[in-house]
Amino acid sequence: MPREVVTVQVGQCGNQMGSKFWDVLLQEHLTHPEFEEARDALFYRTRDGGYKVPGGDSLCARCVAIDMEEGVLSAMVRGPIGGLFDRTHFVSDVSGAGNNWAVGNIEYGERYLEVISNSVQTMVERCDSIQTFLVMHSLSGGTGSGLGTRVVGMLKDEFPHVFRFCPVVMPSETDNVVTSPYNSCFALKELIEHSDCVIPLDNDSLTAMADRSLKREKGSTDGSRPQDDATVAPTDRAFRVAQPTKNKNLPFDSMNAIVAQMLSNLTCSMRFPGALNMDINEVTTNLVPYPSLLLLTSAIAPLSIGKSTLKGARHTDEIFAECYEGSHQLVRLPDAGKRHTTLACSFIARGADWTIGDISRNVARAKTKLNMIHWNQEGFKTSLCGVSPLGHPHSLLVLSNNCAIGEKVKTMQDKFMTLYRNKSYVHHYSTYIEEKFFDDTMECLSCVVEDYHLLNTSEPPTHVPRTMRDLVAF
Ligand SMILES: Nc1nc2c(ncn2[C@@H]2O[C@H](COP(=O)(O)OP(=O)(O)OP(=O)(O)O)[C@@H](O)[C@H]2O)c(=O)[nH]1
Ligand SMILES: [Mg+2]
Repeated sequence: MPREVVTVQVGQCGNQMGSKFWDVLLQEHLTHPEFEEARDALFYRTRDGGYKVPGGDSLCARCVAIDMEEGVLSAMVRGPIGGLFDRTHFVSDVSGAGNNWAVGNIEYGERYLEVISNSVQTMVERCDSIQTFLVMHSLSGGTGSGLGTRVVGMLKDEFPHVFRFCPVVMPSETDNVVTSPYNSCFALKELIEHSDCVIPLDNDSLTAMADRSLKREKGSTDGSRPQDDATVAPTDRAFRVAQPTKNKNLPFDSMNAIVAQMLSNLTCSMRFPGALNMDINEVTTNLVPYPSLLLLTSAIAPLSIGKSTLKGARHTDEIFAECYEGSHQLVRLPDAGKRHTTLACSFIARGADWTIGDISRNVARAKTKLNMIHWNQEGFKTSLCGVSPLGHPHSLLVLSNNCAIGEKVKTMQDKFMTLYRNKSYVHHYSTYIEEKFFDDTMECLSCVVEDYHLLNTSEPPTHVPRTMRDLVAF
């Protein structure tokens, strides 16, 4: 029986990342029609519309899409995989939350939470054994950060047995949202309190990765412009790296393709057979040792989804080594593995000819490379899926609970305090929230920063308790 995953995509960023994720998954399942049952973990069959696949089935994505502006949702259904999305699971308004967390959380939350809850309920009823909600959004804007985190709270109340796993885009150096320090800190507080696991993504890292891929892609072709997505054959589309989105100056399409690759690897073990299976819920159990320390860094290799990397298999050890390099990490934390303590780590490998020996050898190597916390020296969770990703013979996703993420949270806090000390922009929020909420938010994030800092510097005890009596004395 499949253990289903439902995506809940909120705001522009959430829906654009979600669309790319569904595109990659669809191509993977079209490439492997032999795993028909595995497909059911993400898609359901419909007689009413849907995306027609060879063999006669019509598929819909297990997706609830929410945006308080219409544009992105309309573009999704007009796009080449538009048939996958069932509009009855769309919730939208016209004007957006105007980059204000409180408008998204309070105003739209009050107005739309019941409709969203009903939509999720219908989607859950289509599942046999739902396991995970993948809630995707950015932390900087108003809708994704505000309404998105309100939805996470609702999911916790109404579907407490289903894991809430949140890949979210953190504010970046290149951010164009001035109020993002408030939005992102409020949103992060809510995620810490209501989600099971957060995968922070960093647009600075994603931009650098996409730029490298675009350059490599350019170098490997005749230099002509890549075609628009709608005109590219499905299988080519998933391999291709797109042009930068012109009006935003960021190559969102390519950046989202990298995120989609990461999420495809995260879910591959639930969809395809392999020597070492791992469900998403096992990630949370193994990598989150304390409820509020739930921020997992991610790294993938091979990185490029451009055609230039399609040729030739590379050695397993090389792929593992690449994941320790900053240039492969989806959140920028220089030298995190060496300079900071790792609380737990997961290797999610894919490839038809990788062996358990390849994994064991690299786990042994990781023990010498990473600075594992003294109470979790063996804190490695591994999985091996036998079905290769699109366009590569192998790939690896590394998820890590590394104390360096505390520094990232500290930077967000500092930016919040720079505005808040001068009470700048506070009036946009005070119609909806009391000033105490600002203080509570800082207190919650301070605890997380402090806990990561303490663990980062914690030393093994000199006295090792051996008996219960010893332990009490200790
Ligand atoms: N990686 C990535 N980042 C995006 C994308 N779209 C927007 N962003 C980032 O998301 C942040 C802005 O959030 P949006 O998702 O546009 O905002 P929203 O949730 O729609 O909220 P409002 O528009 O304020 O109602 C900025 O940091 C953007 O750089 C995308 O497709 N991919
Ligand atoms: Mg928007």
